[in-house]
Amino acid sequence: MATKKCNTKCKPQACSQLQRQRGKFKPVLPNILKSGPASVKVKAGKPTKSVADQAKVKKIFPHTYGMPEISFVKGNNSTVSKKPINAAVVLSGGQAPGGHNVIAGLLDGFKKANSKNKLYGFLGGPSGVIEGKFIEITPTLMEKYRNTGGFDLIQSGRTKIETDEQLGQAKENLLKHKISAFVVVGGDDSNTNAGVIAEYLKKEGVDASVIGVPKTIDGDLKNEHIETSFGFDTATKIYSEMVGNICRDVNSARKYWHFVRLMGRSASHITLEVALKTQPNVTLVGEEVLSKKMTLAQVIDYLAKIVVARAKEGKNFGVVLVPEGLIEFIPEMKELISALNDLLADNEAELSKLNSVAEKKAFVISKLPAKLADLMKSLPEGIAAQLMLDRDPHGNVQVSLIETEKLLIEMLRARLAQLKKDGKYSGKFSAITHFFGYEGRCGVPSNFDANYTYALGYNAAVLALNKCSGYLSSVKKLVKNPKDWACGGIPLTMMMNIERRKGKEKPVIRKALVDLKGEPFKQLVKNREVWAATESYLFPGPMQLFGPEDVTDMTTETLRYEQSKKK
Ligand code: FBP
Repeated sequence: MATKKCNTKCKPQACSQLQRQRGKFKPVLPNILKSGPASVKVKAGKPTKSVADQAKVKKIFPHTYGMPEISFVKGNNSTVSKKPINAAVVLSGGQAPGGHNVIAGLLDGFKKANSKNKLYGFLGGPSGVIEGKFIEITPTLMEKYRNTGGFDLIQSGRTKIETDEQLGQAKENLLKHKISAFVVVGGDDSNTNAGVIAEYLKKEGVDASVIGVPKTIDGDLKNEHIETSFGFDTATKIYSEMVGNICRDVNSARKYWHFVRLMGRSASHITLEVALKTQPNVTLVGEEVLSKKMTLAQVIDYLAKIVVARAKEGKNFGVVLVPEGLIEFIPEMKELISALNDLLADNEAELSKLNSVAEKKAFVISKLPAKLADLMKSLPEGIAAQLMLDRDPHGNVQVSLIETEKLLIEMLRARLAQLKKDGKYSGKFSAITHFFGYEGRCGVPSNFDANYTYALGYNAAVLALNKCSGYLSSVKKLVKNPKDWACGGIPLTMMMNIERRKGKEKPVIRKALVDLKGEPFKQLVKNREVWAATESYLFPGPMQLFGPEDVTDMTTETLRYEQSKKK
């Protein structure tokens, strides 16, 4: 077959057919942004306050606390086009589909305001800001990255810019290159960091805007102004295809129980969304486990009941979805992890001298209170070792490395063996494990994410050009046609509260966990008994980029249920 001419100006061998076609996709800009930054005016709303711990947050952010919400309205604003500026972007934290389109939206927004505006991309995440490593993102360079997945144009990283020295280096690098607009694309921790930098620059009298963009496949950076974070839509479509395929395999072979752990460091949004799309037999939701204060033994009981009931019908097979953050929601494990967080932070030097896992475990057990030490001792070696792994720079346990599904299977197997002895179970239990996480983070963005990220980037450029600083780019009314999406910004401090990180109290953007009174979770509760007993599986199939709009442009069940009442 003859290779078609590449419209994205890259070498033919460097581009797949799909990439070439996808390069032609033109994201739809919301009408309010369509005529460019010079036709958008800022409308300030009421002053805001943080979601909790107002006095403490205000004290830490005296210059940026309480700023008003911002919405964009049509109007002449040609001042934003007058003087050329230098802007810069950094991608921070885990990858999420659509990152490149955020950069494309930023570039197009800045260039539309003034063709002499320049956009730089800091390399390798926030460490690039500290070290002053960057490239210029020219329109030609951007061309082959439009509508592609991944963050490979400038890469990402999890460094946190927090010490005075790091903040000072970041400031110097912005000043040195006359960067007056700095955009941080990240999740809750990275956007907290954006808030810290905005506050620091204001305190230092630096005339530069810092704008955040809500990114994370986990879907936990949301509130009434941020209806979803970008990447959630695509990642869950990819996982749903894979889980749907497993459901079909299960239903065909009828001999295995598949335990699928899904990404989502803390919140269970991804698992819930995939469950609504595929209707597996069991879906564990971390937030429910916490609210019911379920012990690990009770979680196993719940699983055992379903396995036993299905076995009675001759069904020794099924699909179980496990959110990767489950482990932190089981109260006794939560207590253990929190004690370990402090213990590991306080004894870093001593622990680094110990070489084997056994030595580390013994040391940790000697320091834990008796109840937690017993729990630690009772855990399988692998899980105990995984719980002691280094925390990320923001102080989070790296749950993607903890094989919770294996822990559940091991304990469930023991419970079933006991039930068999007692004559209450006569089935066969063969389990297979999967972890779907990294597979979904760099996928080609769905139409929704391609449009949403482009709008978020363009919108961030408009906020920065209007010298708003310490704001998160907000594009909402997302269940409507993209042309009708509403645009503006919300203060980063508005989403903050105080939490304990690395043994210390820190201001952080509060994660949005699954709302147990929310419609998506209610849908699960309404259906789960039937799904447990039957094979009601749905097979969503691969995400579609071309074809009928009701398939290509559909968004998540979560967004649909959450926003249906607001329509
Ligand atoms: P962000 O919150 O930075 O977007 O990252 C989320 C995530 O993808 C989680 O789902 C996962 O637990 C974690 O990143 C994995 O981190 P890493 O990429 O450092 O292994």
